[in-house]
Amino acid sequence: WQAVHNGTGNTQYSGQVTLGSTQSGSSYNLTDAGRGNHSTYDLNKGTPGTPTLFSGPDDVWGNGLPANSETAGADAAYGAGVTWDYFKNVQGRSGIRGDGVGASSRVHYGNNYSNAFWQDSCFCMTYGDGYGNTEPLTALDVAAHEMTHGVTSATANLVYSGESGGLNEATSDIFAAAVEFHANNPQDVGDYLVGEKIDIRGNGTPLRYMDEPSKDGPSKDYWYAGIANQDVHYSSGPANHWFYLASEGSGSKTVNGVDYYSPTSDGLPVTAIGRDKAALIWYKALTTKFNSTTDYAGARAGTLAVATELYGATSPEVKGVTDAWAGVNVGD
Ligand code: ASN
Ligand code: ZN
Repeated sequence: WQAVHNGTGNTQYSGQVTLGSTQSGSSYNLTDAGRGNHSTYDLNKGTPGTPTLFSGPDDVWGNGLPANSETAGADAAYGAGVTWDYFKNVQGRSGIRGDGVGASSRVHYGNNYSNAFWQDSCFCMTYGDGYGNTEPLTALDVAAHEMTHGVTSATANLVYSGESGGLNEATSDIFAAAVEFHANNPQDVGDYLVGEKIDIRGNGTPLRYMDEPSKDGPSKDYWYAGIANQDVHYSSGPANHWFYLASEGSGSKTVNGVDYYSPTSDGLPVTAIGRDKAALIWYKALTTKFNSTTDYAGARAGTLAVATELYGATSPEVKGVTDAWAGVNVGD
C-alpha cells in the first residue's frame, strides 16, 4: 500500500525542512503526492545514467552535508516543492503546465559538473555536484530558476536566443527571487542575488545581481540596440534590473540584511510598487501577453497592458512599471 507522508529533509542550503514523500510497504521514497507526484532521483554520477528514485527505510533525507548522497536529493526536492507552492499559492498555477502534474529532479549528474538545467524532453531538472570550490548546484534559487524554465516553455515559450532568450533567462531569475522570498526560510533568506550559495566562481560572489547586473562583469544593466547578440544570461540583465527597480525602487536599500544599490540609465528615480505586484505583473504578462518572439519593447508593452488592466491607466503601478522600464533604457 502507499500513503502520503511528510518526511524530514536535512538540506545543505536550507536547514531542516519538511519534504513530501510516499510510503510504500516498509520503505519510503521521494515522490511528493501532494505536489503532482514530483519525484527526485539519484543519477549517481551518471550522464545521464540510470536514475534511481531516492528511497530508504526511514523518512529522513540527507544529513546537511554534501558527502551524504541523499543531501542533494533533499535540497532538490525542497526547491521543487517550494517552487510548486509559490506558483500554486501565489500565482494560481497548478504545476509547471498548469495541469497538476509534477516534474522530476535528478541530482549527482556526471563528474565535476558545475551547472543545472531544465529539459522539456524529460519534463525534468538535472543538477551537477559542482567542480573545485563550487558546491552542489541544488540551492533553492537555482532550483526555482530551472523549474521556471519549464513554466516559460509551457507558456510564452520564449525562444532561447536574442532578446527573447534574455527575457526567458530573466523570467527564471525573477521567479527564483520571488520563490526565495516566498519560502521565507531563515537559513536561506530572500534576496535579489542569483546563486549566492553555490560559489560557482570560487570567490564567494553570486552568479548574478539584479539590482545592478553589471556587477558580475558581462551582464548588461541597460537595453541597447544589439543586446540581442549577447549570451542570454547577460542580455537578461535589463529585465532583471527592471524587476528590482519595480520591486524596490532606485538607489540604496537594504532588504533582509543585504545592501543594494540600483542605478537608472536616465538618472531619474523609480518609485517601488513592491515585489509582489512586480512578480504578478511579470507572471500575467508571461502567461497572457508574451509569445515566443517577444523582445524588450514587447515586454514593456505586455507588462504595461497587464498593469493597466489590474490597476488602471493612471495608477502608481503603471507609473512604476513605466519608470522602471525607462530606468533600463526601454522606452516607447
Ligand atoms: N543553468 C543554465 C540555465 O538554466 C543552463 C543553461 O545555460 N540553459 O540557464
Ligand atoms: Zn536559465
